[in-house]
Amino acid sequence: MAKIGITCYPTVGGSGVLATELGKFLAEKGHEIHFITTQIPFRLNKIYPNIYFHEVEVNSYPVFQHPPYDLALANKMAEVAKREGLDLLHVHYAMPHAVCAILAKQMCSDLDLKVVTTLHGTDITVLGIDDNLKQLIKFGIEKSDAVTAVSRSLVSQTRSMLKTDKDMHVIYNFVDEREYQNIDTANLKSQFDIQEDEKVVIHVSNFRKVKRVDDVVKSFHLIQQEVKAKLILVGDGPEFNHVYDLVKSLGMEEKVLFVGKQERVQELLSIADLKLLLSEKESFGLVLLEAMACGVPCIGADVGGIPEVIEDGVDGFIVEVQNINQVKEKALELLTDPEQSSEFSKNAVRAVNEKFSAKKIVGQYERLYEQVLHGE
Ligand code: GMT
Repeated sequence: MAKIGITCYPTVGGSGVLATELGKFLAEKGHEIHFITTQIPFRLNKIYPNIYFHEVEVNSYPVFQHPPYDLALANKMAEVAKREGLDLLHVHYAMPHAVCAILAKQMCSDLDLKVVTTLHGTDITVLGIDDNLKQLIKFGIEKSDAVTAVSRSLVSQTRSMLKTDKDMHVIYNFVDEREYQNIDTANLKSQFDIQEDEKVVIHVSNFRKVKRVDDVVKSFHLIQQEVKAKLILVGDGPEFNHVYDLVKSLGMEEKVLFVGKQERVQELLSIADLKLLLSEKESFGLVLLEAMACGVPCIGADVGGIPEVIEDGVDGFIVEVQNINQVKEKALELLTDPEQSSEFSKNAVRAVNEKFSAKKIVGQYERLYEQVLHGE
């Protein structure tokens, strides 16, 4: 069993969710897990005897123009690694976490501390374009003992953007099927004033511009002209007001439900007939897996890792980015054909069990740790 330090951004977001769920599963398998983060990760909602939390405190002194998060993190990583005798640091995001971990490793030269870095996307697709950071991201990746990326698409983007031939292992996101499954939600539909004969379309995101939530609304506008339907928008973020105004200008206030950030999204997914994720950048799309695990077919844009998650024409549909007419056509195909919809729903659950189950993916991380620690 290994002693593993995990660093991620602990707030809401796919990378934080993935890192926390991984830590919980590894702990259940007997590993000792040390979260080294600025806050308790929000999904760490249960006591585990072998999960520890070490808070990174970032103080701001008048002499510093910016509080030194990266240095405080590297210092905490080294402190925890020495005191607890960690075997490895598994960091999520190259920037700045891999760089901090490498610094911490150098600070603990008496330990044989290993660094595993997982790339989630934004560090490459957004920060990788910034010439001020490019060399540092490349350094973090190349000096890591092992690197994983959440899709094949992210590996090839990283290679072409950073001009690196570092070995990168594709390890997909996973979902805890014990938590995400279709549940009996009794009268949830009626509580939201959704009629039994109305279809439910859902979108879940952090409302960043890349998520193109306005395309979700515009597509739904076309869909609801043909079938009785409601759209549930879950989440909050920078584009919220813009999306709200768009819904109003399209006269759909009665048909679009803004439910904000939610803890138990599986309940809302369980009343949904279709999920839309129409982003212009998406290295994987963990929210797709969560929907599929609840038996909800998805329509996703043909970008990044989305086509590695949705099997086009089998458990959902892949559409061109920005093509709202294509979204409408595919959505109507599913919403008006109960047989196809039920077939896709079964296929989605099967795909999650076969390709993205916690057991399978956590096992892949464990095998990688073994290789890094023992060269096996
Ligand atoms: O999508 C976001 O804005 C959040 C971001 C994050 O850092 O949590 O998500 C990224 O990592 C997730 C977990 O690996 C992936 O499922 C998301 O696709 C990825 N987001 C983007 O690439 C935009």
